[in-house]
Amino acid sequence: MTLSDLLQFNPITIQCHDNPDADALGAAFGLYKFFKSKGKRVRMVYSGRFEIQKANLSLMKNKLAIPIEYIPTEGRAKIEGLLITVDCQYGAGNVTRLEADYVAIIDHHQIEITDQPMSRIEPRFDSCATLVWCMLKEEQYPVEDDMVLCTALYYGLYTDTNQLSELSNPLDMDMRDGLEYNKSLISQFRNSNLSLKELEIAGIAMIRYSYNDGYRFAVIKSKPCDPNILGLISDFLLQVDEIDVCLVYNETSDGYKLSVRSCIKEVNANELAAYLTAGIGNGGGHLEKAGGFISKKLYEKVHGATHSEAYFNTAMAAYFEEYPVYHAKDYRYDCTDAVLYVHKQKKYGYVRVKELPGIGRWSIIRTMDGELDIETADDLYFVLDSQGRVEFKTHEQMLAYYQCMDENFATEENMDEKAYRPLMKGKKDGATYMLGDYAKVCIPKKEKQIYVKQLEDGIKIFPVWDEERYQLGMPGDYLAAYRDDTRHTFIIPKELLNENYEIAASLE
Ligand SMILES: [Mn+2]
Repeated sequence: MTLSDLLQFNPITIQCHDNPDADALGAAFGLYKFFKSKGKRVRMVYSGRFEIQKANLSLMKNKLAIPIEYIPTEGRAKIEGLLITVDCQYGAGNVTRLEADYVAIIDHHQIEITDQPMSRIEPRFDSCATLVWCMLKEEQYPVEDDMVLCTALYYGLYTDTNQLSELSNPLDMDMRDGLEYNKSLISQFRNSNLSLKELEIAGIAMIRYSYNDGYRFAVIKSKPCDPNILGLISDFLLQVDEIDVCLVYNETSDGYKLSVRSCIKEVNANELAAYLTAGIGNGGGHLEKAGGFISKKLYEKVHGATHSEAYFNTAMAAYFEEYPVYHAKDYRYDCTDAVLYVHKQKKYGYVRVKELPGIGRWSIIRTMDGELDIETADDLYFVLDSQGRVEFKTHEQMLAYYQCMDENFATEENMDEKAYRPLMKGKKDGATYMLGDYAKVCIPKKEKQIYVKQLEDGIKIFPVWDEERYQLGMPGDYLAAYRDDTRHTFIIPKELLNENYEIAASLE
């Protein structure tokens, strides 16, 4: 569904969830401005038991002149024309049901409501503001000309990602970098975020932790509070000597909001957040900082009446148990029952990082999987595929396993139109390099045979060429090793085996 599809309706009412947050306000404001520019009669509304009270939200509403109206739950009238619920799904528990002629949904939470044909629900987005930003861009709406709107969208993203620290989706990062917002207003909102009551909540939360000394993790359940407090508490906890990994969460009207932190390379916070929310919500972020949300409806379906504290403590311990850590340099690959495969003869793009003009020593790579800091001093290569996935290779690996050509890797031809285009940013000057523009063609060498076997259990393995970042193998994925050097052990995700590899024709 695009915004053009909704232009057949008039009037249009945009509804935020009850107890609206900055993300709901920002996203709804973007839609309001768009439909207004198309000459529609538009309203922005919310309902529920409480009117907006939090200082930062009142400030946001007043300073940005966001024309939102409160509809009391008693005696509300039917909505004429189209009703769009934003940052929430019509019929879900966190939004008061308003009767309307037509209904549409624009949201970034896990899909809960499936019976509304006019829906755009994309859980990959970190904020609904970013989803709306993308939809406005699809319509060529000039968002960047409107600093007030940019500020609202930016603050929406800011608050939904624990002050941008838990960003996971590259499009959200693109919006963060692309918006021209009012810096002094953002600073005002930021500094009126917490109340004295919330200060007390944070204090109480910190003395009621549970600690697992086997795996050195802590779990804290906080009383209802602004979600940004979760990030604050978890950042603080991580500084404690005995704590390597922590989870801080609280209960909201429709689910659980969580913050995850890790300061050890054996645990990636983004993966742990995805693990804790798998099938019942969504989670992700960075290696050290991540966040997530669990829908109460889905939680109850899967875990029944299990107490959230029990669930989180058990799931945290299970994560450590299910994913033992190995280092490929001391790992002995067992070839028994392994099947020999070879790489399919496909075109990949490759980039030798040190050949990027003007790239400094430190940079960031942004791919469909998020961002990573890169030290470019090592002779590093990136190999990218048609879907925008990126793999790191050393110089030796490139020579050994790929035939590198001089031909340019034409992204228009060789990459899926919808794939996110990976990019690098120099840390010093912020210069952006679209990897596709610099990539040349490489083809895997056909004679290199690879042992492949399916994993029954989870594993984390640090490859010989990277002592900083492990590869995660989940049950069902494949553990592979080059036949001529089995220390080169690596993971092939299950969906990629048949896409990129084929069984070796002869076993000699
Ligand atoms: Mn949101």
